[in-house]
Amino acid sequence: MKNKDKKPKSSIDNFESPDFYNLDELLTQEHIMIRNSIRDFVKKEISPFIEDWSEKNYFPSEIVGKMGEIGIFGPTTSEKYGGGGLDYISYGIIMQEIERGDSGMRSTASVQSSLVMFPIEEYGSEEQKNKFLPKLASGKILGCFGLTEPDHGSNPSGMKTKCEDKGDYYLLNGSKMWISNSPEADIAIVWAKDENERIKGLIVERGMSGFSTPKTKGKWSLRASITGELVFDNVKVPKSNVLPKKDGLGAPLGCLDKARYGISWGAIGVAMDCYEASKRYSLERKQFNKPIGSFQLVQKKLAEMLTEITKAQLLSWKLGKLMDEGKATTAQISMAKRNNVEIASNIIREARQIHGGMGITNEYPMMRHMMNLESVLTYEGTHEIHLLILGNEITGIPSFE
Ligand code: TGC
Ligand code: FAD
Repeated sequence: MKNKDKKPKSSIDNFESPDFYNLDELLTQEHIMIRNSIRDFVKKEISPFIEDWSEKNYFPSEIVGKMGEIGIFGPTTSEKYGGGGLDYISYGIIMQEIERGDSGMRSTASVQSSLVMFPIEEYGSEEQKNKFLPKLASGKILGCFGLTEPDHGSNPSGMKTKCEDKGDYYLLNGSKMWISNSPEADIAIVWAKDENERIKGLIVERGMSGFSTPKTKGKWSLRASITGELVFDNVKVPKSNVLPKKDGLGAPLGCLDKARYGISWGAIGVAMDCYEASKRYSLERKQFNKPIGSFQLVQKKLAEMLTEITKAQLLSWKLGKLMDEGKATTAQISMAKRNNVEIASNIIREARQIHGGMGITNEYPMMRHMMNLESVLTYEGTHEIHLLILGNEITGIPSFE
């Protein structure tokens, strides 16, 4: 094989997940089946290509239909609307497996499921559910979620995007920034303020006059995910496209709860991928005539990685149970998202170190995961904001302002 055709080692995917505390005993047969099927999907449809897509900054739009076919979109959405009708542990497992493949691929999935299908199912009319959910579930259409604005990221309540009541339609003006999927999306869930400063959710459809979605260029992170803006220049959104059942900031924040929960599992996937790669490498790579895994300093890294992964698994599993019981609080979700993204980021760095110079190449997944997690640390609420949500819960004193 010519050198240019040689696939990176990371395209050969032998991943098996660590389960140090026999946590599989907490899962049902159905959960394990779902995990196996998504893991196989990632091995076949993502791992062989992901380094190339990331290097080329290419979003493989054909993955959307494939994800839909296998049931990645809307796992918790009712079967009546084409969803999976599954529990939140299943949703978490799906996120873990996809993010193990790549955080950008998980972004596509969590936006579609938690930030587009969830608000339509939870806050939408019957007509909206029937019109959009089956197509979103099957991946026939792609959605995005517009909350962040150029001047309002951590503080979405200050948003400037406006929707004015004009009788049978709302006139939408403003812009959103940093929107995952936007340049390829068929619909956007957009959060805008009406004349009374009340935040409303609108379903904006591609093709509506005055609506455009310029692509964000120059990203060094999530390079296989596509990001863009949403620009609204006197867009007439029919009233039938307004989400009727909930308004106020609590509506978008309710969606974020679901997506943040999914990220807590996704980050474990990344951590597992780096741990498994490091374990293998430490047994294969020899220095001073011994496998590097025989040195105490390398064993310390591996032992600490496994400990943090196991703690994170327990956190997300219990949170999933609370989600299923409808008892999970925003602060509990913040703790899991924040902790698991942090431990995954630390594990990636240790894994990169174990691989020495090879760790900076695309033969191994660490650098891609490392760059990706810089976005995951920031989006869906920054690391600092989640700490402050916890501080507010503990003291009863919000310190955001
Ligand atoms: P605050 O005064 O605390 O609350 C305003 C209203 O919202 C209610 N509420 C919630 N309702 C449902 N679920 C939740 N989790 C809720 N949290 C709060 C609250 O009761 C209140 O209701 P009401 O009726 O009294 O009005 O709001 P605040 O303005 O002080 O903000 C608090 C803060 C800073 C925590 C919040 O703004 C925040 O979370 N900021 C972070 C922004 C963020 O996470 N943006 C994410 C954008 S989307 C994204 O990043 C997608 S990336 C996807 C991918 O590619 O994977
Ligand atoms: P800022 O809010 O300006 O924060 C800058 C820094 O200040 C951060 O470190 C922050 O923690 C800190 N800070 C801010 N306020 C406080 C405070 N009160 N106390 C202490 N520290 C504070 N948004 C969407 O709506 N939809 C999407 O699909 C989406 N996808 C994204 C994809 C990518 C790749 C990225 C990078 C972002 C995406 N976002 C999306 C936006 C994301 O949610 C925001 O970037 C995030 O909420 C932070 O906002 P900001 O970037 O404006 O940072």
